[in-house]
Amino acid sequence: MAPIAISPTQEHAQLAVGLKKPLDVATEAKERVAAGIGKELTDLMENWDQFSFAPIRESQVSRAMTRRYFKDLDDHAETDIVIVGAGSCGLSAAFTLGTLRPDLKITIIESGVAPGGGAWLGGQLFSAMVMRKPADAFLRAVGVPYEDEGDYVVVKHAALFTSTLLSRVLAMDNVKMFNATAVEDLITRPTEDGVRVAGVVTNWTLVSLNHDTQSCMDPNTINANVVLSFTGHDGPFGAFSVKRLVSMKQLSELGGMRGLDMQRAEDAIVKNTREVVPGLVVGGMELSEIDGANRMGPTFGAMALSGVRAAQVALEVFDLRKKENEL
Ligand code: 48N
Repeated sequence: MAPIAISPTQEHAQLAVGLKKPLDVATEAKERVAAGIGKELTDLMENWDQFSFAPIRESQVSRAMTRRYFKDLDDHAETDIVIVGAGSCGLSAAFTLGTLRPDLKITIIESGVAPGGGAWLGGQLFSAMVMRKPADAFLRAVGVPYEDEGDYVVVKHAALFTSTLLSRVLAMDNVKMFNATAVEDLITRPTEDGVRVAGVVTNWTLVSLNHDTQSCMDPNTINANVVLSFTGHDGPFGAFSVKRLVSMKQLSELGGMRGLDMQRAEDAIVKNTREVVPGLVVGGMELSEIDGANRMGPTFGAMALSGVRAAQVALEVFDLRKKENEL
């Protein structure tokens, strides 16, 4: 049986499309430049038959990547502040710290290939992101457009918030993100009544997920004066740092995230963002696991402002921890 639909042969396709007259092409080009696409792209679009990329050898690509990556690893082996988790809270903390203190070296460790955590969509995979005021102040600081609904604002797509925030953070000279990399332990130093956190232990995420299948895949380390942990409440590594504090007997138990109550949850997360043990500041939904705080569901203002608060706390303790870590 003949196929129901077949593509027209080339000459028929040509007739169907109809060739543009040179004048149309020139007019369109002027319109494109006027539309902001720029003369260089417009020239390309008019001259694909002369188009070709500049020459390259594969090893040049390899060296362009590896030289930078391993220089970054070397630079960040000693860092001022580590941020664990590049979800909405971690990225908000990174933006605040990177903006307030461009002199500090900030290292983000994100276990996902794609940073952003739970902030690429609103609730139940819907697109829009809701933030209650006064978190709109953070949106204005970052440059995220939103619709004002009175007591709250709506970003038309959560990915617009996360991509804008991510691009601002990654453009900062003093911030480096290592994604697809997991924090799989904490570096500690003894104190009179416990420990203080002095950095993080890292591994490729795919390795961290396979310690049960292949033994002795030892990690790497990053020494830091302050560690901020925003590992969220779910996912394979959710609430990582606070669970590790329990397993190393620095916390007796976790309070466990409580039921959804938007009114109570968001104020509690922002107000209780704090240094939970010396050298470790916890915020965002990871904090709900320590404190037994309510969850807020699909409103993200607390994530943004908990990140801002965590940055402030980190700077308050930074100098003290720096002295201790130099001991
Ligand atoms: O988005 P999350 O999970 O966490 P937060 O605290 O930034 O934002 C939470 C927010 O998305 C909500 O859950 C909303 C408000 N819903 C609340 C509710 O009631 O349901 O981001 C955590 C990030 C992720 O990107 C993880 O991949 C990453 O942290 N991560 C880690 N990265 C490195 N090492 C680890 N051990 C690790 N654990 C998690």
